[in-house]
Amino acid sequence: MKMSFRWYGADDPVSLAYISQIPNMRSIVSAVYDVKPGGVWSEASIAWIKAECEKYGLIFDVVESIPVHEDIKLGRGRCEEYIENYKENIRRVAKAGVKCVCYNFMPVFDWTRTQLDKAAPDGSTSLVMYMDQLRGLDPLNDGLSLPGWDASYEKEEMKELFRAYGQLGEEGLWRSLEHFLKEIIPVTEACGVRMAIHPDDPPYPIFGLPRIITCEKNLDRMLAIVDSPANSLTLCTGSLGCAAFNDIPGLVRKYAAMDRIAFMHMRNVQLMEDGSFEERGHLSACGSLDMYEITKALVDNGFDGYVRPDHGRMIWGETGKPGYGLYDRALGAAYLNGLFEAVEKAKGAN
Ligand SMILES: [Mn+2]
Repeated sequence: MKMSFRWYGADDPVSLAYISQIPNMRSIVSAVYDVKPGGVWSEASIAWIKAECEKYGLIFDVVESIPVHEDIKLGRGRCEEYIENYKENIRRVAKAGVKCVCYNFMPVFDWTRTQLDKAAPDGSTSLVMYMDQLRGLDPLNDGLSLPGWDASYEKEEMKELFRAYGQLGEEGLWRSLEHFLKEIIPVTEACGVRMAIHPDDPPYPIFGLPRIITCEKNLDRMLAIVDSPANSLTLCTGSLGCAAFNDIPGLVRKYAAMDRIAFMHMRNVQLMEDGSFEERGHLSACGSLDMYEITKALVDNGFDGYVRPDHGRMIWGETGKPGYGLYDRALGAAYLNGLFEAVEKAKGAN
């Protein structure tokens, strides 16, 4: 596996100098942040990320994310132009050495949580989603904003998007994804880049908006659209794992054996009976997921893709981007390094 860490560029309070001090850290996961979805990234911006990483002995070879414009997901408006721009972005990042591009196909909202700084008894804080807080929320109401939502939408624009997705429905969203992949994957194959779709977070519809990258049946359907290693998954344990119907070690075993996992996001969540969930420390004992079994499923099936410690808690007084502080993600990386070493050595001894 190739250990990696997400870095938000020049504005990230976590420096590459610090990231490079984490044992076994190899790759940087980043993106160009000053271009709107649908636009073309400048080669200078891509080259800057690569050069910064190299100063610290790190490799910029994973992009997270190239955002997919709503017109592509809705199959309308400037869809074809944005798809051509997307292809150009793939060619440009590939030229700079990128091997894997993470993206998602969630309508309107990216990840959704109801609180970003829920305090645990030990004083650490983390992202949580509580169903009783979520119920009764109407995203079209004045002034309502939840973490992870794009605040740039005007109220009328948001209403129009909701109407459009309501008409499109799940099958319409599948058609858009199929069109996107059939256009993009031949380009990424030619460039030596693996596309890695991130599951919907959480993996079920919210506010009546369709969500399709949610469960084993739908992951199978997505991978079958273009049957190629270039059309692969970002298997995010915490996103798929906040629905009880997903057996995470089982999914990892299956898709690693098929060589369709390009990128692993590894973190733990505590699932509650009513479907609520809390992000926790990475250790198996901290949440509902068995991180040892997940690691074993990867090693047993010859996984050689990218791994990053996903969201961490805020600990030791650190302030910064919720889920993306240095300390707990560094602890996560150290823990994951340990799991991989132990599982790999045990396997070698057999
Ligand atoms: Mn993730």
